[in-house]
Amino acid sequence: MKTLFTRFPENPILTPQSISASSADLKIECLLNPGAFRYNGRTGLLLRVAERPVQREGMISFPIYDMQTGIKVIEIATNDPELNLDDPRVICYKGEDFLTTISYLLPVFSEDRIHFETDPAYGPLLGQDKYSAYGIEDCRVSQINDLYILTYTSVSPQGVAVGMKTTHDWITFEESGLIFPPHNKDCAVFEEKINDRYFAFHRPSSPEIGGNYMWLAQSPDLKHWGNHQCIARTREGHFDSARLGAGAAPIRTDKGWLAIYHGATEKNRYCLGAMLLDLNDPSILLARSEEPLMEPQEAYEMKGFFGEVIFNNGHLVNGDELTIYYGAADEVICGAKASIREILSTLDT
Ligand code: MAN
Repeated sequence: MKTLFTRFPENPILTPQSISASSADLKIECLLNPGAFRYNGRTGLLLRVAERPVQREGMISFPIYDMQTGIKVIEIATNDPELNLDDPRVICYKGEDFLTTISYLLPVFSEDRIHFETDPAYGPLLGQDKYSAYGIEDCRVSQINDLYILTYTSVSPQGVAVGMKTTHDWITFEESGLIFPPHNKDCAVFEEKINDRYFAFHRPSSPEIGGNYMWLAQSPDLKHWGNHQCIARTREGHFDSARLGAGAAPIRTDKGWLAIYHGATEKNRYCLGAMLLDLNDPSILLARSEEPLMEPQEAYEMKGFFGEVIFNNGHLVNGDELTIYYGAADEVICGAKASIREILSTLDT
């Protein structure tokens, strides 16, 4: 299949070495899955920064957020028989799951859409409540007029849920708490109302009957979400056979809402696909990629903290040009461009 996306020649555009850790005791292990936005004439990325303590020989240590004491480090001997480290992202100890790193969100800005830097005026966003003790991750940034709507994954012993905050200026934030309870992630709010209702994609997981499917919800006020509809399920033998979830807000086109999404297999290979949804009723799926639009192939996508992953939750649209920013191999940040018209031409309607 023809390559639809042209990767930035500068890839990766940001690596864990590009920025400083939040404290001297911690090390940035990965930069992942940024939201993207425009603010005051600049391009912004809201990076997910994943940190952990510098590791000591024979031990594994990981940070969690404690409401009373702040960041607290837990350390376990790697030869402890009750420890399972099969997945580099997860520490399973005495039957309980923790994360190897703790994530927070950090805005970075660029004049040219390629070179990004932190700006001291805009600080990091930390998970600081009981529902984000293991961090906040993979934030989508949607913009309606001058309101930015941030929807992200909140991880804690209570589960994996969707948190929301809004801002006008990237300095003061209004907290909405959790808008979808566990297990749920991959939430992106549409950037305009349809028939006077807000819409959002979300991805609940049903462990018994059902699976990891993409859903659509509606809201009168961005806070109360209901009228849930399942819009797309996993497909056996396809790139999205095990799970799928929305990227950023869908793009309005004259053929329908174009949603870029990620699909993963049982082997955790993450690719991008597209869906087209009815403009007036986005619960109607008009078309969906049979083949991935983009799959891991470059060295920085194949190998890293967690290899064979392309994960996109931030993009910018300029006429026909779509620029996506994505996390590669759960370790570095990359960019790629595609023509929206060409993506639409791959979708059979
Ligand atoms: C999950 C999330 C993402 C991550 C992928 C691949 O979907 O935790 O943040 O990029 O897995 O590890």
